[in-house]
Amino acid sequence: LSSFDWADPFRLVDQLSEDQRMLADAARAFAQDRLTPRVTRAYSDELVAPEVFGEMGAAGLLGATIAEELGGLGADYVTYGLIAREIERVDSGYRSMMSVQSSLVMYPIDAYGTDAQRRKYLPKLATGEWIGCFGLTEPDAGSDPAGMKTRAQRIDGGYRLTGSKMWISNSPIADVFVVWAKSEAHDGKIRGFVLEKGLKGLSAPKIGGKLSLRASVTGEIVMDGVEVGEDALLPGVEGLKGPFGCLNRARYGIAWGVMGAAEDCWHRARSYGLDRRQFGKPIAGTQLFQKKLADMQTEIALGLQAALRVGQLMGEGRAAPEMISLIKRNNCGKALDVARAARDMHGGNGISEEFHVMRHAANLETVNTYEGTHDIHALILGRAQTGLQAFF
Ligand code: TGC
Ligand code: FAD
Repeated sequence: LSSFDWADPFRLVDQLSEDQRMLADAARAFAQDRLTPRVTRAYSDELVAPEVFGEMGAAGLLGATIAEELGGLGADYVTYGLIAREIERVDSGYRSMMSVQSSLVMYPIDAYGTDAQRRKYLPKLATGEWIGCFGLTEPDAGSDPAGMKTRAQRIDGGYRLTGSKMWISNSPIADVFVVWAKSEAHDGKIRGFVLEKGLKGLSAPKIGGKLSLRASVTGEIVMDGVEVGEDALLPGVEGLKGPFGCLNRARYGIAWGVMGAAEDCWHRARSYGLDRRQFGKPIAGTQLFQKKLADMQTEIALGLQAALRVGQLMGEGRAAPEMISLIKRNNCGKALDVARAARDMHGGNGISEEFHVMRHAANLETVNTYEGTHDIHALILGRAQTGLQAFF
């Protein structure tokens, strides 16, 4: 029998290719060198940080799965997941910025767009010169996006969009807006449109007062009769499968990302417990503390292994959306448990920004909710195994 690496119980690293390991190491170096030093202040002051996109772009971390000739790395989905894990090890908000740009803006333009749209938008989104956002959720349509009210009316030579989107990552600083609307010209079916900053009637006010994900800016998208040409329509898809095709990729990345945040909490709790002495010995030497560390190690090792499996199946074209629901739901819920336990294990210090675990726990409350809440993914899985939908 071989030796046991407590930090990598199933030797995940041995299951990766040389390229995957190299890109994960580069993402970790970038995240630790460039993001860690700024995160505490970005979070406390809710700093809007458009320059982070340029830095991520220069490091090759935006649209990693997009073809090289369009600015990406042509990487596989395991690599994309490993990048998400390294960025979210620092902060879920930074991972949000990366995954919206990559999976929710670049992916639909690549998968559903025209060649002209691909050539116009993807290279600048890949460098981070342009920032993108994805508008699906509305004030009255969150878990049930089919209830959206945003409309696209046919006008001479194009469309007029009217409606509003709520809780949109990156929108206040976005140059490119991928929005989903019911199109009267297409029998009321949901269609995707690419809007650009500066269009008359388009605004994106920031949502203030967030107590979570403060390093990532969130806003509305208000479309007050925004007029666009035919070239704004994403021609390659119609219906909810358009936005869901993007969400499959982003949810998959989140399943990896939250494991990075959980690992950071776990490692910090372990180090803290080895240093902190009470009752004459390190608190890591108590049974209750060790049980919590063992639970963290177990859930993270299983969660990473599951994410790797789904990533490999995506590469083979054999991943089902329900697999992604399973890992998004489980890994988010488990990461939140780990972060809350790590906060507790730090005692009073656990609420201080200096120890980082409370920030992760607060962020993970959002991540457990967006891209389909924990319970919505349970209903997707329940429907898949009973054939009965329980949404209404
Ligand atoms: P349903 O009848 O299930 O499906 C309607 C059509 O969509 C197709 N479809 C999918 N296609 C591809 N992938 C998937 N995962 C798909 N799920 C469904 C389906 O085949 C069908 O196609 P067709 O051709 O037959 O019409 O639709 P429903 O209305 O019953 O949906 C229910 C439910 C709950 C599953 C769904 O609405 C849902 O997932 N709700 C959660 C909403 C959500 O995830 N919103 C995310 C907003 S974006 C965001 O949060 C970004 S945060 C990013 C960040 O900052 O990192
Ligand atoms: P609701 O749908 O109102 O849900 C409230 C509660 O009711 C939840 O617990 C839910 O599980 C439960 N519930 C709902 N329906 C059922 C049911 N049928 N059965 C049982 N329980 C149910 N959206 C975007 O489009 N783009 C973005 O970039 C984006 N970024 C976000 C960033 C942040 C910081 C946040 C907080 C959200 C973001 N969202 C984004 C929106 C996010 O996807 C939604 O908040 C999420 O889908 C839930 O919708 P809701 O907030 O309307 O909650």
